[in-house]
Amino acid sequence: MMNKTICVVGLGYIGLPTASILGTKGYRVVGVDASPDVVETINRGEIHFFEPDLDILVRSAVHSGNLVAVSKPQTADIFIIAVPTPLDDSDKTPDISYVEAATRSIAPYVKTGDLVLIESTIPVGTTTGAVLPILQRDGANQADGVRLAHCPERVLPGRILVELIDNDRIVGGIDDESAEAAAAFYETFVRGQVYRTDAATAEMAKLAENTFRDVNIALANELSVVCDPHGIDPWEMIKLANRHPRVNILQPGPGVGGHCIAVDPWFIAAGEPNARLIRTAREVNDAKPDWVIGKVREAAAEISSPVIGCLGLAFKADVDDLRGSPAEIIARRLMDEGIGELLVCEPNISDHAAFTLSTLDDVLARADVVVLLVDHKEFRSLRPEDLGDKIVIDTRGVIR
Ligand code: SAJ
Repeated sequence: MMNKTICVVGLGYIGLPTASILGTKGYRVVGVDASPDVVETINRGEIHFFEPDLDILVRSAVHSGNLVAVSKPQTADIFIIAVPTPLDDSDKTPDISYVEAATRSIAPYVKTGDLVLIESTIPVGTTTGAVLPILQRDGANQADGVRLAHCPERVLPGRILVELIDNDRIVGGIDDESAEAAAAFYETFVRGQVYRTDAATAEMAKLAENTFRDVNIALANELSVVCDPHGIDPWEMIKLANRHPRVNILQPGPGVGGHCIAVDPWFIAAGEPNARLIRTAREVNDAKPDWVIGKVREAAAEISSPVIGCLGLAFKADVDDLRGSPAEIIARRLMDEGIGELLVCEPNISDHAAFTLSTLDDVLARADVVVLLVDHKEFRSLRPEDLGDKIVIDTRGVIR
């Protein structure tokens, strides 16, 4: 198994960590990315986004000669597709065009006995309904004898390298032989259990995992809103409620961001009238930024020429990823509405197209209203006394 060549298509948040781990486990890995910048960066042994320890791993995989980045796929024994599946913003339907394009790009190189693994999150039915027909049409042997499985990634940004090895995996084959081949491959580097199933069950299980989290965060967010008129601290209340042996409420925040939890539930809910709870949870979480902005408006109304300081832009703590971030949405809307002078501090990035970034000290020195949007480590040590008589809107419940 170990002398096999693996072609990983898509060198982003999932593809690059996976390719570099496989490169350090003795596989020969060819990583494919459409962006020439990404290809060049990786071939220098460098990385194009931050993830703890990824720089060390990529450097070692590239320098050993086991990981090479290229712009076009080539012959391999195992193909892994890890490209994005964004949402069409107008009607919230999933856009599988990158998965289809990636499949078309590998198809001419896929021969009998090869293994094709789809790690991208995809709507139910995509593996057999969209990927397989492309391989059958364009594959080297019309994909006769190809083994194909959906093997959804489950890693948490910030802990990707640990979770790639430690998490249990689900592999959903188009047939038993595909599931078995996929499982045997993951078992060469995954320490967690690898569970075999069919492709549709694996597709739905991945969507259900992120939907579970979205629905539970929606409950926390809704509770925080209904606590507010009663003057109840929702974090304190949730901590107490969670002392019940069968209750585990998640944490309220300014909304839900990132490229997974706020997106994947729509893969189930779009065009499915029976997905009522899932759709409502999305709406509850998407409405939270507006509620926070309302709070800032109220606070600013009490001050003449208010200075508003936003702490954090990332979608969650201790990452530099701004995709779908409610913090960034809130800061942009505050700027567009012109609610006072705006200061924005995001310690994990060095510049931003729309904002001139301020330091935490600037914000603490100048702001009348401080809006804590992300619980980055730099902000978690703030205490009420650090904020004096400023109005504090703490959307993460960390200043206490
Ligand atoms: N959030 C809250 N309250 C919470 C937990 C999270 O407001 O109690 C917010 C975060 O601030 C963030 C968003 O939710 O804006 C999502 O963050 P997250 O840490 O829950 O998840 P992601 O998007 O970083 O990663 C998720 C993970 N899925 C689950 O935990 C079920 C990860 O394991 C998946 O691999 C990943 O999605 C993915 O790629 O699908």
